[in-house]
Amino acid sequence: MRRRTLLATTGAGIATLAGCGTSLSEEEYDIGMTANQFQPAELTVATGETVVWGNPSSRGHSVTGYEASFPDEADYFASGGFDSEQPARDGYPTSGNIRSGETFSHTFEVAGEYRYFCIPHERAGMNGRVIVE
Ligand SMILES: [Cu+2]
Repeated sequence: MRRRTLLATTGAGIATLAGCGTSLSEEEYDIGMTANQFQPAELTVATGETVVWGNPSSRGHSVTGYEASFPDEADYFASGGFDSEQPARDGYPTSGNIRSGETFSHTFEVAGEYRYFCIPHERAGMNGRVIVE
């Protein structure tokens, strides 16, 4: 997506926007996090592209993959840098919390469909999917 070049220098993970007292600009992410939704909830990208999630809301969120939904060869992803889903669930919110004004990114190298959710708002239906073509 549009942030690929910049993010190539910072790598995957959570980036804090220094000195930012206001919410993120929509220009700074591909998928936004509202109070209890990912917007858009579905995004299609090409193999090798980096997707940036941004949290302009006042609440903390996570971006946590539903591991079983991933293509077999794909790397797992979750905010906090976990290797699998259960440790990500267990580690939240000490690790993996995306605070207001922060972003998370992941580069998709394997084609297929990836479902993910937000740990604190999973029951509220905060989930989404990325389709990699
Ligand atoms: Cu959430």
